[in-house]
Formats: sequence, C-alpha cells, structure tokens
Amino acid sequence: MTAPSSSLRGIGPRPLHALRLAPAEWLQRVASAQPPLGGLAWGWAGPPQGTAADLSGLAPLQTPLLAGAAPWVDAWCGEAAPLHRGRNGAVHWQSDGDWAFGHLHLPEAEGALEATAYRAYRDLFAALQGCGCPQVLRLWNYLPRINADGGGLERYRQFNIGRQQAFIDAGHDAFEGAPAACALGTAGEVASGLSIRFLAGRVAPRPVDNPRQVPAYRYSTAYGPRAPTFSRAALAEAGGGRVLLLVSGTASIVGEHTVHEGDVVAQTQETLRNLQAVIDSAHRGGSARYTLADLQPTVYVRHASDAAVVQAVLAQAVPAWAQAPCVQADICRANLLVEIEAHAFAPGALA
Ligand code: 3EB
Repeated sequence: MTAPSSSLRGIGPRPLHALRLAPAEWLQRVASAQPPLGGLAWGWAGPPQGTAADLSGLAPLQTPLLAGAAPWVDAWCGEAAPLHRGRNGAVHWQSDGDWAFGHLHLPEAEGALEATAYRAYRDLFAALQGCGCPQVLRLWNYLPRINADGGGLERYRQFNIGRQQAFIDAGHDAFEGAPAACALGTAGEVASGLSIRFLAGRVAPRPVDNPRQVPAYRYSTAYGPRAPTFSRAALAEAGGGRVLLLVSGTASIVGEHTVHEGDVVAQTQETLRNLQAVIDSAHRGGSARYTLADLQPTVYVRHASDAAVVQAVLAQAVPAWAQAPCVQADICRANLLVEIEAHAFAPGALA
C-alpha cells in the first residue's frame, strides 16, 4: 500500500516540486527512493524500453530542439513513496496520493482528429477518477500538423471540438474553471498521433484570468466553432506553505485577436505584457507573490531562425531568462510566431 493519503491526515497536500533535469539526473531520480511522478522529455527519447531505468512516467515529445540545445526533462515530483501507477486505455499515470502525473498517446486515423481528441479526454477523465487525483491542474497537448487543413477546418479547431465535448460529457468545467493548458504542433505526420500530458491533484485549482485577453473559452466563432478549453493560468496549494502558479501557453493576443502579425520582436514583447498581466491577476487570488524572473519558462518559436532574436528580447526584459529553454513548434494560430508557458512556486496561501 501507499503512504496514508493526506486527506486522512487532515492537512494539506504533501509538497509537489518541479525540477528541470538533465537526462542523467532524471535517471538517477527514477532509481532513487523518491522517484518522479512523471515528466516531459525534451529532445530525449528516454532510455531504451525494457531497460532497468524504464520510461517510468517519462513522456518523450516529438518537438525538435533548436540547434545546439541540450536535452532536458521537466520532472514533477512529490515527496511520498512508493508511487502507485495505473493505466486506463492509452492513459498511463503515477500518483503519490496527493499528486498525479500522466500521459497518453493516441494514433490518429486520417480525418478523425475530433474523435481522437474526444476519446483521449474521455479516457483521461476516466483515469483521473481511478487515480485518486480527480482534479486536473495542467494539460499539455501536442498534435501533428496543428495548423493544417483537416477537411474544411483547421486541425487545431477540430481538436477543440472534441476536447470541449469531452469536458462537457465528463462533467468537467469547459468554461470558467477550465485547467491551465497549452497546445502545440509536433514535427510528425498526422498518423504519429495526439500526445497529452497532465498534472492532477485532489483539490481543484483556482483559475486565473488575464484582463487583457478574452477568456479563451469565450473566443468567438471567428476562432472556430467550439472554443479552446483552458484558463490563462491556475493556482494550487502545493504543500509546504507554497502556492504553485501554472501559466498556460501565452502569446501575442489582445482581446481575442492576434496582434503584431509578422513581427516576432513585438509579439515577444506583447507576450511579456500578457505574462505580467497574468501574474498581476494571480496576486488577487492569494498571498503568494511572483515576478517574471521567478517563472520557469518554456519558449516555443514557430521558426527556428527567430530563436536568437526572441531569446535576446527575453534576456533583456528578464535577465533571469537568459537561458530560457526554447523549442521549435508550430503554435495553434498560424499567425503566432512565439508562445511562452511557465510555472513557479512561491510561499503563501490561496485567498
Ligand atoms: C491562445 O491564447 C494561444 O488550446 O489549450 C494557448 C494556450 C493557446 C492553450 C489550448 C491554446 C491553448 O489562444 C493558444
């Protein structure tokens, strides 16, 4: 059996941590007495399957790193052991009783992205019920050819239809209260399939909005027949008297429209203003305080050739981000050139 759940102990969750690790450090942790719940592997396929190290909660991404970037793993770790693991269809998860991290990969039949997204989320929600951590805090979505036409509708918009319907059918908030998320392209062909990772807990996070932007779940039909299902950010008590801020993919959108089309410098600057607005908004949700420099960012650029200028803008605005990890990926609107997601822990409590 696992350690007693903290609900029985009558106090908040045991601490959650996020660590950026080199692959060798990930392997050490997997072999340790306190293995990670899971992680996102960037530019690394993990150890060969079936080896002692196993993939242990690791979900490699098919998004290529920029030239010269070293592979890394974004690991999510609790402090309790042993972990319990489970599987529901394509969904795999590990949990310490307070936190769960999971992943799924579903191959896609040509022309069936909406159904694939629906099935992925239906199975994901079923897995959450079974794992004792029914509240999703953060979702990472990766799909091939995200901006391509999928038979009269952009593939990202098809994905949004299936995702929103699955939220509604499972009784999860598809509008106010939706989790933090991102949705990016992968380098593969359509058949390579939809990949989702998720972080979940026992307690629903507090959604955070961005007053500069229309909530994505209220986008007009100009951006597709069904709106994307995510909040701009989420706050969660993370144990140890800390609050975790999870910032969704953030881009150069004001109101609901893309601004600075074709200008990657201005898009990066607008994205920074949006990130600051999300932080300001998060401060109204409790006593934890964050600055841009506190955030652990992941930067996605549509064109690898833009990476240097984006990194220069970021390093000037936020010196702590001089080494921000930067990945090439298609972003979910064809006119967006850059997107930044982030998370941070700070001492405090929710209001
Ligand atoms: C935007 O603000 C940019 O569909 O889950 C950012 C974060 C975006 C999450 C998602 C999409 C998603 O609309 C795109």
